[in-house]
Amino acid sequence: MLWLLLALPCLGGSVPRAPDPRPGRELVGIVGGCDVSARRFPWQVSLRFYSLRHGQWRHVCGGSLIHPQWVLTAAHCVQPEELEACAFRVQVGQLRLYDHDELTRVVKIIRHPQFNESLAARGGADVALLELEAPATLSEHVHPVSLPPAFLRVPPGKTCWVTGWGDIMYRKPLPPPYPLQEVDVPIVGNEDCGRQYQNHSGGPSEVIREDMLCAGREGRDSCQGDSGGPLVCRWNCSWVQVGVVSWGSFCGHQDFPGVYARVTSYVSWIRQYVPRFPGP
Ligand code: 4AZ
Repeated sequence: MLWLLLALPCLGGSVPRAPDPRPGRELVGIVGGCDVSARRFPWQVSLRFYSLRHGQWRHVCGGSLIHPQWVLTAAHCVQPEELEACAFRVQVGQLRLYDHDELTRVVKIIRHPQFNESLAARGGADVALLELEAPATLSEHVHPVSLPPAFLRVPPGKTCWVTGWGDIMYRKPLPPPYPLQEVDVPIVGNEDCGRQYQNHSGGPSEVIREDMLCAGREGRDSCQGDSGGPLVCRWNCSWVQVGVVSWGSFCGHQDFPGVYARVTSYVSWIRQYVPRFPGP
């Protein structure tokens, strides 16, 4: 009965749109990844939504701790807009998903005002902030990641890392015990990336917007279930989060790099709500 009490005030008949597998996708996943060792990516979080079917707070997306009390994720992970904060929980500090869950409540969701629900991730501004009920207790396993200065340009070819519990192949979820996966991915310039997408879609001219960033190559990519999670690079001897997993055609496909929300485009928006950590 407990699940009913937990879920009822929030459900209102709506459930988050689970990213649905599109027909024709052949490869998906944190493709080509390997298990994360302890303490390597202590900002990774799992965003949970209560599943009536499974009677469990299920992983729906990734996210990152950018302050002890704030998580950065993708706006499409918390749509539709009618979903309230209490419909979500966050798990910090986990390497194996669902291993000794200690979930934290979300008290506020701030979706980027330019995120367009009907265009979804492909429309851009795919970022959202989650305020946690209480600051996470920091440790070797739980620690915020830095945001880049707004002027940071990530050069094409640079190697960065993406992490998550997403599928490892098309219709092939990460198997138990669900170890967090990491994979190194090369940054792809927006022009190259846009050309690759246009060649294959013949669609609208502005496919890869300025507020997006591409990364990945054949066999190395993020995928469904990784959305909202962090793309991080080494910069001046520390880690900075340059992307939020957002969308892509297929996964690990040679013609289509993964597409991320470009964090530098949104740092000033984030700073309106989230204090610097560590403080000045
Ligand atoms: C998704 O469906 C998704 N290859 C996330 C990332 C990528 C593709 C799809 C990038 O959530």
